[in-house]
Amino acid sequence: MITTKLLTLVMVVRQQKILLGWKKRGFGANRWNGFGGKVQPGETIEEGAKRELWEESSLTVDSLEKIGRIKFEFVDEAELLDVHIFLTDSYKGEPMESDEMRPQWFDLHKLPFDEMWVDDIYWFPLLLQKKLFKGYFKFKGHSTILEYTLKEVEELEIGESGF
Ligand code: 8OG
Repeated sequence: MITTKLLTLVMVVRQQKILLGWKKRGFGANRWNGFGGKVQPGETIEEGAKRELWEESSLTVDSLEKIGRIKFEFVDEAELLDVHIFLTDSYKGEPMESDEMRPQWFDLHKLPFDEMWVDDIYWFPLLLQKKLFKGYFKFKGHSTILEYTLKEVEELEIGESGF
């Protein structure tokens, strides 16, 4: 049976820079990424996104902007990932290293795509232009994209299960 795991991903962008964290362990280790993780039972997707941002970077935010949603399928794996992506420019605190992530600011024009998930180079341009988007990527292993779709949309329904 196919199950779907709900995940969040928060991109902090301010003054032409983006805060990424070097993932030190677990899924997606040894890559730069935004901050996020699994939504826990009893919390909304946005609450989960804020909690993960806090746990992994020590930053707090009042509000997050929904910007994208991507479904990931991995060949031979029965779990789909449903990743809800948010943007913010209004955080409080200073980024601090956590057990999971080492934060670092990157110039928006010099993103380390060769040390990020390979799909990111497709959708980052939309994110950085603040265009809402939906995507689907089918992976073999963690570094090969077999097929994908990506489209700009008018709105993102956060609770929506279909695509
Ligand atoms: O809790 P955990 O760290 O395992 O959550 C995985 C995080 O990685 C979560 O924030 C969602 C994010 N993520 C994927 N796949 C991809 C991807 O292809 N690109 C990027 N940028 N992030 C991803 O699960």
